[in-house]
Amino acid sequence: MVRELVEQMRAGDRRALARLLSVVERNGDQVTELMEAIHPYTGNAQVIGITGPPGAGKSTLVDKITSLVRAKGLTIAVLAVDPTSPFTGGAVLGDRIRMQQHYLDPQVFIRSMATRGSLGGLPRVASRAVRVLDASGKDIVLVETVGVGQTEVDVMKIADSVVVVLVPEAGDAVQTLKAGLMEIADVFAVNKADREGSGRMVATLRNTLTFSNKLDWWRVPVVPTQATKGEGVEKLWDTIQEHRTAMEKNSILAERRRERQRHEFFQTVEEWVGDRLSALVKSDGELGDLMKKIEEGATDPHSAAIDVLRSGTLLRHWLSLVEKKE
Ligand SMILES: Nc1nc2c(ncn2[C@@H]2O[C@H](COP(=O)(O)OP(=O)(O)OP(=O)(O)O)[C@@H](O)[C@H]2O)c(=O)[nH]1
Ligand SMILES: [Mg+2]
Repeated sequence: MVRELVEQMRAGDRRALARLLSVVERNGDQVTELMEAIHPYTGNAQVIGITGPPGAGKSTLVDKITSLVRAKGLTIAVLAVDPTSPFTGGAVLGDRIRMQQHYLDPQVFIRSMATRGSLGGLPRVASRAVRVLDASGKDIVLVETVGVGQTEVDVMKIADSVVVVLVPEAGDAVQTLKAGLMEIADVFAVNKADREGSGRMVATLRNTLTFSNKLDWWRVPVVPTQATKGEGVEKLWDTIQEHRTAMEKNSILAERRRERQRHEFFQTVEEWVGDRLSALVKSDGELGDLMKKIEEGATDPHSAAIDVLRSGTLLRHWLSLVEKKE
């Protein structure tokens, strides 16, 4: 069924694309078949991440960038990842109203994803979703996520270029530093340029960046924007393209993508092993007893882990699982 859906998606069927993204979200057995089927079609889209504190104007920027991209004749997919809310809440509703015109455009695909399962799983699910969108043939894939912690930072690892959106409000800079957004920004947008203190914020940020710059091939630029009026959006877009060009010229893009492939391999192995181990701890009496001792602090977790890894029982159990199914 998955392969058929992939064919339909490749032919431009949006419902097939939506269904494949649901397969990714459910994270069931079909995921393996899906990832294998789309692999030949991946690696063509430009993936852009947009992150920043809550309410900074990310979605408004995404909306304006979408219009700009469409005016250039490019196709686009927007993935709004919401790691904090288990429900698609008010913000998403606002985005829907804002993005309304784009919902009617067959060359724009919009999808919101709320948290499912463990927090650590979100970046994995998001990165698979981006691959599916890439394989659907869209020129641009935009990923929006609220930048409040490590999970969001991890989500941004999918992107070729990361835009961190800030606003002139006091405290924003501190929050950015705390969330580790400073390290992942390829481009800064200081949005709400109509607000008091915007010029100062831009200057301070530029100053800080001059001192913290570590790359010889790229200086992280700061672009003032007023998303509601679309001001600075063209400049922001051009800057993102400059970043891409600089990455290509310096073989950074290829290296980032190689790193991502490697990462995905290890991640999948770790996920598989971790899931099986959790299941085994639940079903195996001996391991269950050991876990209780670990939890109570009666046994040192480190040596217990090494003992379990060395014990043939665990390996034998895994082998029997592999022989049975995978
Ligand atoms: N004054 C002013 N308001 C803006 C600007 N850009 C966005 N806003 C407003 O700021 C509010 C939040 O904008 P969003 O685009 O939803 O911000 P967001 O970063 O996507 O928010 P979350 O996804 O909830 O974190 C909305 O009321 C926007 O209209 C701007 O340039 N100037
Ligand atoms: Mg938003």
